[in-house]
Amino acid sequence: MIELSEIDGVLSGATHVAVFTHDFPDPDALASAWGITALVEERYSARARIIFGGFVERAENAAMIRVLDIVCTNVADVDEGQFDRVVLVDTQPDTGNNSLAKDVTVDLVLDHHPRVETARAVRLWDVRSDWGATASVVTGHLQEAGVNVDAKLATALFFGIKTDTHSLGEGATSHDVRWYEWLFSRISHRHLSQIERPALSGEHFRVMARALSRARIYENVVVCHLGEVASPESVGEIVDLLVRRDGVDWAVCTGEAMGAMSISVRASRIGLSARALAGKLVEGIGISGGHAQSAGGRAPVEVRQVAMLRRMITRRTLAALGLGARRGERVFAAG
Ligand SMILES: [Mn+2]
Repeated sequence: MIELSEIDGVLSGATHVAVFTHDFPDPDALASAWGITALVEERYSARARIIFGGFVERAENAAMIRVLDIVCTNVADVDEGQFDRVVLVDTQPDTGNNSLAKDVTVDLVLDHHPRVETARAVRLWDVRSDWGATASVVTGHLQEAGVNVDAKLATALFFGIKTDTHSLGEGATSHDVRWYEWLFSRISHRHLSQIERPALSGEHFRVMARALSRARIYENVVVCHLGEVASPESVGEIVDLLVRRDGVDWAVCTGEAMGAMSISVRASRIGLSARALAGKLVEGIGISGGHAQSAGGRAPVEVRQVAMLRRMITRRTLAALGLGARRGERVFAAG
């Protein structure tokens, strides 16, 4: 396990630190990045910025930024030359899911996804692929460094661990439990409640209605092609709902945004591998990554190819899960 002194080795002497998350960051990524900015500012007296590509639109995640006052910068608005250190959280270089420039040397990677071999120079890896959340790794470093974890930062880290482990129910290790409990007494319950139950836009319900009309169930598998979406986050949000249909073990959802098809995969229980299925779905056409129960991918697509790609994703899903070609039914009985 990486010690704080090793982090000192790569970050001390820094003046401006770029903290990159994956594009369209989730609560674990945002919380981890925010924790690292606190460490950088307090321990190294340097400035730090949270940077990512894409945006944050999912209601809970947008509420997290708003309620906790997390300051983030879009990668399009930064000059990477102004930073003398680069940290990646909840993502790794050259995976295709972050907007870090190709030729940048990375000083530190903090992550809990399986380690990806890369040719790029990384000075220090702290990748614990068995842990449930990057926020747990970051909380450990903050505690060891004696950094002041105030109620807002504690709430962010707690929410990061909570969402990535489904309230410690899935994929959590004893380390995640330990830091979740450590944070619990420090959080603002009022803020957490505001984050977990935000107002939902009309667009949110429109996408939901479309998902319910388009989703098809094949034995124990649900497949839903959402079509054009404002944000790839909608795809993840819908698949989280569909996998909860009773009798369902797998859910696959696609949607197009910004010239690419986003594909989200969920497995309902331990022992299945959403990551492996996502890899098969985008083989030869795109990138994928994720965890055992939650994974995703992205494939560039032109408008005239979308219908063909959707059919291919359905076909590949059924083939990979041993179902063969068949017709699907609606996820609910029409009344
Ligand atoms: Mn994570």
